[in-house]
Amino acid sequence: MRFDVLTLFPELFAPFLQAGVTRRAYESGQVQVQLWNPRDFAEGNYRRVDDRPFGGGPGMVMMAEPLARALATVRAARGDDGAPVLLFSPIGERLDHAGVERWGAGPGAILVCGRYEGIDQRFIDRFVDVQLSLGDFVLSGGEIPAMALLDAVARLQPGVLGDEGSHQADSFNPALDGLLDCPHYTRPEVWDGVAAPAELLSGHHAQIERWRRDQRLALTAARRPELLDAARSAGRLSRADEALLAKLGKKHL
Ligand code: 9D3
Repeated sequence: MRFDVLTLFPELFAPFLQAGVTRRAYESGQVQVQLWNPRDFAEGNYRRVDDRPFGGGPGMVMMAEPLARALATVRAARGDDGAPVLLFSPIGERLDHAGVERWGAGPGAILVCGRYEGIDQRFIDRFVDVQLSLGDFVLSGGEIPAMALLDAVARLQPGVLGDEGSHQADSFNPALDGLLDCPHYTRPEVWDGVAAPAELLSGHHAQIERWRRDQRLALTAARRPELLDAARSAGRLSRADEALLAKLGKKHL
């Protein structure tokens, strides 16, 4: 699948695309990424891509025309495949696992990264299908959110993670019942006077799995009770799970 990214700072993506387990997905072309700078589509000696906001106020606004030209070139390069145009914006809908699966399927997408105070609304109204946000905090632009989506999509591709099973264990993969992940430990068995949980050192597979499941249930009950409710409604909690939760309830944890 293919992602085209419109950004005034394409150089921010280079180290990201060249590092970590997701690199394989980009280098193999399993997830193709092409970067486009709207400045290369801007007019005049100054190649202006932004201007002062009509009506006044702080900051600058990205002009519609350089973005529209860049987008037209991207669409032609993609063979007008109908890929959706996603704009990263603080007023967008929150990106979650369902969104990653949705936008990480099919032909891929065209990602538009905003900078400054925002983008001329006429570009958004004409071309943007969906606006996506990472959450209620302020970034300097849409580049990190675009990389977040690309990273999440890359790790869903078969063979990208070293251990094939790793993403099966991710908290928001429904295959793992939508519970938060359990704590992890590694050598040494005692670090700075603190022992790793005895259950994990027992060598008893069933005991280890029960400990992990109990940890996940307790953590999810404490931090994300709505995820636990969803797991219960979907029939993903066993009688042993319910017994553990009842015990936790009595302890007022
Ligand atoms: C008070 C006006 N600001 C809105 C919070 C203006 C503004 C600040 C920062 C407009 C754009 C930006 C740049 N942010 C993004 O482009 C962005 C973003 C974010 O800031 N937080 C979470 N998700 C995202 S996705 C894109």
